[in-house]
Amino acid sequence: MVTIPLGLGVVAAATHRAGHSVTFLDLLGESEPAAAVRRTIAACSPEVIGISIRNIDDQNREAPRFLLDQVRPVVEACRACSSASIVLGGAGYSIFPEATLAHLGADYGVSGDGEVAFPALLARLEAGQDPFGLPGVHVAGRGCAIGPSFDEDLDVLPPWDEALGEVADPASPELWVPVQSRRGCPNDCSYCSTARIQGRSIRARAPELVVEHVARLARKGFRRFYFVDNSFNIPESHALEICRGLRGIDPRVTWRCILYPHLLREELVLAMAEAGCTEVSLGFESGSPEILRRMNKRFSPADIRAASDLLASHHIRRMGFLLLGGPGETRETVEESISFARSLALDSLKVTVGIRIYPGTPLARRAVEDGLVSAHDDLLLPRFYLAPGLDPWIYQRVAGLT
Ligand code: B12
Repeated sequence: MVTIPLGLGVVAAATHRAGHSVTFLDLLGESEPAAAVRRTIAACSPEVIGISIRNIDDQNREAPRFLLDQVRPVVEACRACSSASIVLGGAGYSIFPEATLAHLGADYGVSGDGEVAFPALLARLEAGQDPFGLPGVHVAGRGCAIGPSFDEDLDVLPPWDEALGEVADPASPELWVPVQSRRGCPNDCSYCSTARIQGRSIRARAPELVVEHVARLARKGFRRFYFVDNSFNIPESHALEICRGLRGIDPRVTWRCILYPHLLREELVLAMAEAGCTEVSLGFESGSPEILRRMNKRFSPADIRAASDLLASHHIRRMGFLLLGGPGETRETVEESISFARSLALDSLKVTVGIRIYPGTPLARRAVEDGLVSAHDDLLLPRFYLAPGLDPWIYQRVAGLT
């Protein structure tokens, strides 16, 4: 799937609305990012440069790639050809705000949502005032007074659709246009970074605005959409309203989403199918009741099976995920998960071995207790939890899956 820079797009839209002149540069598919940065700076002479740090690493324990190494030359290119202040933001940034700011040598950062905080930071800089103290704003060497910034009312924030056509080709067979209908996740899975990025309470966009947004993009020729919400089905009433609205817009529109396999009712699955949902990511992560409990999942293997069967009965493809090797994992629980996943007859299954340790999570505390990482490790360089006694057996076991 091509990744579309939705986060940077919505911040650019909000910055434009705040009255600034904005130049948008998508480096995700750029073969020579530093050269593209130099060209763009020469063309627009920016006063401030915002950089979206989406990924820190690829979460691959066996052969980790530290992706900030690709961002450093971008920051250096900005410094070399411009005296503009450099501001970082994005999902990856929000997980490690201080460590990333220091690592990349930027001037400021915004943790959490960017649409209100970034224009507020620009206003302070424009007025020659100190931005320290603004919610979510980090100042190099001084930290952040109030953070992160989570915007309460998503309905007042501009969607990103005008400029989307400049970075995404509707005809691309790999394109699924990202759409966000809510932020925040109340589930507190033991390893997850989402609370740092979006907070724990759900902030939902009005269903009719989400539907209008998709309809506008469909009129521009975009046909496939991906709801990037952590759990499309929480709350269920919101998901149902979106599905009812989507049903009427264009029969050629199809979409996929991420579901939390708990309390999934047929009414919603039917509404999803009727609204054009063709595929769902089911991040159940384990088939072992004990491991699910340790991960703080609110569902059981029976819930996962019920969700999976319901989706299959409505012809929605199911992409399953296993996340193996967390605390308490043994060869037996690995086998239990593999047999369970097989028994679901999923359309595809992604298996990850070793769990990326994110700061502030129960997994991070456990990793310190187990002596896997030091309590002072900021975890920016990728560190993984893998229960003792599994390496290297688990890699051979997973490689042998067909
Ligand atoms: C959907 C998703 C995907 C989809 C993307 C689909 C698509 N069509 O775009 C797919 C499945 C392809 C994907 C792939 C990957 N993903 Co992903 N993905 C996500 C997810 C769930 C949502 C991202 C999103 O769209 N958010 C919506 C936008 C609006 O929010 P946002 O980007 O955070 O932007 C807001 C703020 O961050 C801020 N902001 C953003 N940019 C900027 C810039 C400035 C200057 C400022 C001030 C503010 C700011 O303001 C924005 C609006 O408020 C996040 C988890 C999460 N909860 O964030 C993981 C996440 C971003 N992914 C992650 C990872 C690791 C990956 C992969 C590397 C996995 C892999 N091994 O392949 C790949 C990388 C792909 C790539 N080339 O970048 C990690 C990154 C953490 C890390 N360790 O690096 C995350 C955080 C999940 C996690 N494990 O915690 N992903």
